[in-house]
Amino acid sequence: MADIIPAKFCAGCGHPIVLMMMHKILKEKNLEKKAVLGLDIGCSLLAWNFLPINTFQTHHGRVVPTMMGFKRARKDSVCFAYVGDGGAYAIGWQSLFHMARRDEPITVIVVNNTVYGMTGGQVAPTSMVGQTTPTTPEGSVEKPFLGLEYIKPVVNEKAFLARTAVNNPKQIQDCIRQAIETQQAGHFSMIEVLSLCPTNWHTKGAETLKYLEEMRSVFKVGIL
Ligand SMILES: Cc1ncc(C[n+]2csc(CCOP(=O)(O)OP(=O)(O)O)c2C)c(N)n1
Ligand code: SF4
Ligand SMILES: [Mg+2]
Repeated sequence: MADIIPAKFCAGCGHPIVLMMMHKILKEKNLEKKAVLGLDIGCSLLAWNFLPINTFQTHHGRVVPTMMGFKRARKDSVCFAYVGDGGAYAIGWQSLFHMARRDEPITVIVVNNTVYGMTGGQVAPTSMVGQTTPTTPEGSVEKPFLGLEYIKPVVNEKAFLARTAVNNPKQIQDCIRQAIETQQAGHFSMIEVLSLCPTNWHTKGAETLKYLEEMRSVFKVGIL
């Protein structure tokens, strides 16, 4: 019991759900030892000692190329690039897009909470029209960034692209299973998970889930 370390995520955060589902599938597939989890900056980094698998930290927006390099060097590994919506679709978009286009065989998991969570909830490319944040006090005016839909036209036909949400853990598991199989078959896979950030949304209980429902009406879940 001395090994148990308290998680660093806020109460009600969606990150632990995603990480636990990923771990469940790795155990099911007996891949814990082959798995390598790369973390971006943002609240993803709070996972650095959350799971009993090899994990390392990269710079903001740079987890995707880092894991690409790791995979090229260790082809038998199962590589995950775990990144927030800001890391994936703002600062890291250039490398993510080209890596998807080149069909690099890693799995990218984008945890979309529509804000820059760790730095105080500022507007992100994924913020919804009208969303108020510390940097958009009168509401965001830009259309939200649909990363998967933008990537879809450039990927190999065998790539796996899916969007799911933390209120459907079974679907998260199915997506992770298919993403791993796609990576092991030598192709790119990416899952965007609609997540919860009650701390920056300033929501409680049912209000938080209502917010997630609003996200689901903008970001369509399912396999693309
Ligand atoms: C190169 C660089 N630019 C900016 C930052 C500051 N920074 C740290 S976390 C963060 C936002 C992270 O947002 P997101 O990727 O959506 O992750 P979340 O915290 O929401 O899970 C920013 C801008 C940084 N650490 N490094
Ligand atoms: S700030 Fe938001 S994303 Fe970060 S740990 Fe807290 S609830 Fe989770
Ligand atoms: Mg975010």
